[in-house]
Amino acid sequence: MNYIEMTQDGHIGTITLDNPKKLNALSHDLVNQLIAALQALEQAAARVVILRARPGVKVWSAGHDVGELPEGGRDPLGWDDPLRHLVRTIETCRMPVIAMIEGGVWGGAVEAVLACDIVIAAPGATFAVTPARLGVPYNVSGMMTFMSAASLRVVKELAFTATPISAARAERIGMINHVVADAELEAFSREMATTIANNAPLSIAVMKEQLRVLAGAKPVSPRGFEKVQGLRRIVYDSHDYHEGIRAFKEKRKPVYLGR
Ligand code: YXS
Repeated sequence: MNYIEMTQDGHIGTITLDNPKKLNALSHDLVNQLIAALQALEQAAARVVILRARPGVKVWSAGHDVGELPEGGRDPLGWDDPLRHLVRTIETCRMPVIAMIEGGVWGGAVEAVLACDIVIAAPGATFAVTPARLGVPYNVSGMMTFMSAASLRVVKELAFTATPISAARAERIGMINHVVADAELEAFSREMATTIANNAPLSIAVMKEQLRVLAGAKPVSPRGFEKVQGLRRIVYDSHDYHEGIRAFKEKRKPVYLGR
């Protein structure tokens, strides 16, 4: 089953998320196909990639596939989780990735979008950071992705409220690059991709990598990292984490007890 579509037109690649039944949830299978497409386009000397969903979607991506989250006892966002692989692939692939957004972006999909190099959204697009909605202890590098995209105060508001914010607000605070009317979204994204593709790819690739290295250069002591990992384990071993996942699957509101 194909969950994405990949096309290439000269130096411009386009990857379209295409699993409407699961609202483009970032399942293991969809993410593996997405990573393979990015790697194939890199091999085929694409100089820029547009990452999008089908035109007119209400949900760009519903985030991590909740059905694939462990129900306790194991880090839900460990090194080998598909979402972690996807974010690292987007960040380390040579060519810039432009996220072209229509509809709602949820949870880990917000991180994947913010890991892209440029974000262009339709006016109706929204972005919801949802760990607190499900009781999930987000992971350290994921929080760094958010901190690279918005001020600490905004990241706290997004993370603690788990409430979707509008494309207009996201642009106003610099979390995304442009909000473009639906009718112009494709042409605008394509024009930016063409501009990038006509510039020097080696220079762009090294600046992308420099910015990745510099943005991630935050000193975290081994003791500080281990403390955070210990705190995260308490959360993913907690009643509330288990309750968040169960409530989603049983389509009911979770009841969090703070333990
Ligand atoms: O009932 P069926 O079988 O048709 O399935 C429903 C939903 O269960 C399913 N679905 C998902 N399945 C797995 N993982 C998901 N993330 C997910 N989201 C949805 O898709 C079918 C249609 O969903 P439905 O009926 O709710 O559609 P809707 O149009 O009424 O509402 C659309 C949404 C996106 C508002 C709603 O589906 C929703 O709230 N989805 C969950 C969004 C979310 O909380 N995502 C975060 C996932 S966890 C994650 O990304 C990280 C671990 S974290 O949370 O830490 O950031």
